[in-house]
Amino acid sequence: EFERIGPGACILRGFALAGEDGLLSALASIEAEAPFRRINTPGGRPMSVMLTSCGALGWTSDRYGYRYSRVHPDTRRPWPAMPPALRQLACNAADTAGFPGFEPDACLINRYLPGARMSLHQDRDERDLRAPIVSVSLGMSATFLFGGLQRAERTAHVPLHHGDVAVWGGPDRLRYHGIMPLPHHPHPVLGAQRINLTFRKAS
Ligand code: MD5
Ligand code: FE
Repeated sequence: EFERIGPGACILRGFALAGEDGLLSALASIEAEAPFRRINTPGGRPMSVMLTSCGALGWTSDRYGYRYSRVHPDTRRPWPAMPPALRQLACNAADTAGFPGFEPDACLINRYLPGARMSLHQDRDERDLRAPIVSVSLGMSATFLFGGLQRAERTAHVPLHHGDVAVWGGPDRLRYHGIMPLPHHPHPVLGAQRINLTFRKAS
C-alpha cells in the first residue's frame, strides 16, 4: 500500500512485515555489538531517545555538535556492518518510492520507550541531500509530525505502525519533522518500545 504524503515523501504500509524475522535477528546482533546509548545534545541535555548505528558511518553527538563518525564513541571500534537484509529492504523501499540506486552507508537506529519523543528538526548532517532517507518503524505505534521547510509551519500528524516504511526525498528531504511522546501501548512482539531505523547516505 503506497501512501503519498508529499511530492517526494511516501509511506509504504507494512512493507517491512514480510522480512520481519530477519529484521529482528539482524537488530539483535547489532544491539549486542553496539548497545543503545543515550546521548546528550550539543547543549548538554540528554535525548529521551536511545540510539545506536550500523554501517560505515554512525550518527553521534558531542559537545561540539552532531556528526557522523566511523567509530563508536565509547569503544572507538567501527560500527557493526549493515546486514545485507537491511540494506536490501532500504533499497527496495527507495526503488518503490521512485529513488532508484540508493546507496546507504549509515543506518541510525532509535529506540523510544514510553514517553520518549523527538522534537521538530531537520536532517541535514548528510553530505548529499539529493539522496532520500528511508525509515523503518517497528514495535509500538507513534505519531509522526510532518512539517514544512520552516520550523513554524503547521505539522501534519501521521500514524506510523510496526512494519511501516517511509521514504523522504527530493523536495521533502529537508522538511521539519518529529515524533510525539510515545504512549504506553506495548506491542505484541517488541513490548513497550518503538524502534526506528533510518537509512542514509551520509558521505
Ligand atoms: C523516527 N527519526 O521515527 C524518525 C524517522 C531521526 C528521525 O527523525 O532523525 O532519527 S526519520 C523521519 C524523516 C527523515 C528525513 C526527512 C523527513 C522525515 N521528513 O521530511 O519528514 O525516529
Ligand atoms: Fe530526523
